[in-house]
Order: sequence, then structure tokens, then C-alpha cells
Amino acid sequence: MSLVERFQTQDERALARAISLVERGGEEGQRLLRSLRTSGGHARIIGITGSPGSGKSTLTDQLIGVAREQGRRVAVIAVDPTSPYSGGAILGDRIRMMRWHKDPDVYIRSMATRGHLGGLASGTLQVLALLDAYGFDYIFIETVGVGQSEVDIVRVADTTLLVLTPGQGDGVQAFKAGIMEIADVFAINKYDLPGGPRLKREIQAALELSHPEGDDWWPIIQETIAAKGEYSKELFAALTKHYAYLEETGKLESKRLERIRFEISSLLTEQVRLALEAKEDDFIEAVLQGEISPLEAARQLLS
Ligand SMILES: Nc1nc2c(ncn2[C@@H]2O[C@H](COP(=O)(O)OP(=O)(O)O)[C@@H](O)[C@H]2O)c(=O)[nH]1
Ligand SMILES: [Mg+2]
Repeated sequence: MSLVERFQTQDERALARAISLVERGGEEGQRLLRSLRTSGGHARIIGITGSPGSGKSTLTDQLIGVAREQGRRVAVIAVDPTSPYSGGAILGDRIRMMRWHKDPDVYIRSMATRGHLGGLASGTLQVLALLDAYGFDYIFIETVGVGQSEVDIVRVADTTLLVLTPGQGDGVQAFKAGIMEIADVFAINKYDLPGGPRLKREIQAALELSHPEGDDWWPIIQETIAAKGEYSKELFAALTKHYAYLEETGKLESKRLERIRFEISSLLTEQVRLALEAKEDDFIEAVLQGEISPLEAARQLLS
């Protein structure tokens, strides 16, 4: 049986092989992505973002639990920006979701984002496409809410879940940083700590100010205590409600198109960066010598 056939019969080893082929970036991986694009592909893609330590991994673990109770198959991509400090974070994610290790219907993968300032690397998107084609019902993508990643996640996910916690001025910060708009659903996690109701009111007030006119989705604000497994069902229901909204309004299709658009543009950025790295010195020298302008250099690189 070919790799594609084994993949389509949902052979776990074929999935692992496919992922490593795609990550290697060679022609074989690309051929695979091409032939798989039209198969499967019904996953609900949920982006989970928020500050480090807000409880994203603990919440994800809970959401996996609810999805499994419903007999759904789940994949998780935990994205972590590579930094000297984040080595432990990925390990933490693994530990928080460890109980699913033996469940063949749960697939968890940690990925670093080399030098992308927390943005989603193109490799991540290709792995996402594979997981979708493989036939998972839910794909959760956990990204640390710093820099580019929360902007990127909106373009990739069907539903974006923003995790905030009380007592750290999170509401005000989110408002200032302009990330209120990215959330389809808010989780106020650590609701066992003081300040939960206040944060909820702050978010509500901020939404009233910032909610775009003509947007008929009003974000759901759900309190959670992930560490105790409380309100996970309610949170899952909120995510389901948003998905139903996307389906009813036909917005799901535009999400799909946006995802492909984003995938192409991030691959393009990466290709340009690689091309530039290879020839950088020559071009810089040529610009310096007045032989070509920077725009001409850019055009030459592109062609
Ligand atoms: N008090 C409290 N602590 C929590 C809650 N949820 C998660 N935590 C703790 O917060 C810490 C960070 O959680 P983690 O899921 O790794 O956060 P992440 O960095 O956003 O993925 C861990 O020690 C969790 O046990 C909660 O609802 N209440
Ligand atoms: Mg985490």
C-alpha cells in the first residue's frame, strides 16, 4: 500500500511519516500535500491564545476530554516561539496533556517557531493541513499570545479562543493591545482566584466599545476553572455555538479560503527570506555600490 493509501486508512505510522516528509520540505512531501488536499478535511480548527501561564494547555486538556466524551477525534498543535526561556513551556504542555498519550484518537504535537516572533511558521500550517486531511474532528492550536501569533491565529482558526485571567489587569491590557477583536470566545480562566467577576465586566464593557458594527457575532465570555475541570463543558458549548454560527452564515467557507491565502503568503514570505539569505551579501553590496536600487534588488530576488 502506498503512503497515501495508508494515510487514508488512518494508519498512525503513515501520519507520522507524512508529517516528517512535509517538515523536511522536499518534493515528496509537497506531492503528498497535493494529493491529500481534497480528501477528508472537515476538522473544526480552534485557536487558543493568551499569555504564558494563563492556563491554555490545562484548558486544552479539558476540551480534549469533552470532545472525547462525544466520541470525537482530536489533534493538538502546541506552538511555542523558540526562545531561551520557552524550553520548559513545551515540556509543560506535554505534561498537562499527558493522560491522552495512550488514546489513539488523540494526537498531540509540539512545534517550535524558529525566529518568527511567535507567528505561525509555514511548517505549522502544512502540518495542520495534514491533520485535517487525516480526518480529525477537532484541531486545537495553542499559541502563546505574544507578538504576531494572535494576529496569525485568527487567519488560521475557524474559532479563536482568548484565555484571560483575573488579577493581572488582563482585560485592560487586552483592550490596549487591540486583541479584543480577535476573540470569538473569551475564557476567563482561574475563576477561582479573586477578581473574576470584575474582569468579566471589564471585557463586557470593552466589547461594547470595540465591537465592530455589522458584526452579528457577539463574543461569548465564559468563566472556567481549568485546573479543577469546571465549566469545560460550557466552554466547549460556546465553541460549538460559534461554529454553528459560521456554518449558518456561510462564513465557514470564507475562513477556509482565508486559511489557504494565509498559507500561501507565509510560504511566500519564507521563500523570499530564504532567497534573500542566500544572496543577501551580493545584493547589499550592489545596492551599496549604486548598481541597483533596493526595489530592483527585491524584484530580481522575486524572479
Ligand atoms: N488557580 C488556578 N490555576 C490554574 C487554572 N488553570 C490552570 N492553572 C495553573 O496555571 C499554570 C499554567 O497552566 P498552563 O496550562 O501550563 O498555562 P499555559 O502556559 O497558558 O499553557 C499551571 O500551574 C496550572 O495548573 C485555574 O483554573 N485555576
Ligand atoms: Mg501551554
